[in-house]
Amino acid sequence: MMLSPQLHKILAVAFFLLPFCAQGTFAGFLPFKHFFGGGTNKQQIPDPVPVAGNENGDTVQLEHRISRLEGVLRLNKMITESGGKIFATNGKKANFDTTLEKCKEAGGSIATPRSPGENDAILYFVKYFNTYAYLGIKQSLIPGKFQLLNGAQPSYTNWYSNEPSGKGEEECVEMYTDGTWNDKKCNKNHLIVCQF
Ligand code: MMA
Ligand code: CA
Repeated sequence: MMLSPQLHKILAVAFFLLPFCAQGTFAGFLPFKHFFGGGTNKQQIPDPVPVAGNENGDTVQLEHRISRLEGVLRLNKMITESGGKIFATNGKKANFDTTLEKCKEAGGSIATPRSPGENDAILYFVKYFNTYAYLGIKQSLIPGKFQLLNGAQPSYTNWYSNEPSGKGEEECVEMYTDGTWNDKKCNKNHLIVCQF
C-alpha cells in the first residue's frame, strides 16, 4: 500500500527531529528522551480493531498512528502548525544554502510564511532559540525586489521598517526575534526552520 501524504509528512518531520532527540541537549525542549531511548516502562496502546486484508482498515490504522504521533510532537512543542503546514527545527544553525539542503534532505523545504499565522508559527522557534532564521524568500533579478523560491510574488510580507535596505547587496531574508523581516547576506549562521 502507498504511504498516505499525511503519514509521509509526519515521518519526514519525525526523521528530521530524530538526531536532535538522540542528542537530548535542548534543556526543556525535549523532556521525553525515554520515548526514543528504549525506556523500561513502555506502555502498550492497543491499535483499533484490525480489519483483516482490508485497505480501509489499513487506512484507519495509519490515521490512528499519525494522530498519536502528532499528539506526541504537539505535546512536546516540537512542531507548530498553520495553514495546513507543519513547521519544525532541529535546533541547529546553518547558512542559507545549507538550510535549503537540510530541509530538502528531511523531505521538506525552508520555512516560507504566507500569512501572519504562518509567520507566528516560525517565530515560535526563532524566539525559543533566540536566533534569527532564514526564510524561503530571495532577491529577484531586480535588485531590492524579493520573490518566493519558485519565482512567485509573495502575497504576504512582514518587513521591518525601512527594509529591504540592501539595494542588491543582501539577497536573503532573515526573521528577527519580533517576527519582522530583514534582507541580509546569505552567509550568516541562522536557525534551520523547515516546513513540511
Ligand atoms: C545591518 C544589516 C542590514 C540591516 C541594517 C539595519 C548595517 O547593516 O543587518 O541588513 O538592514 O543593519 O540597520
Ligand atoms: Ca537589510
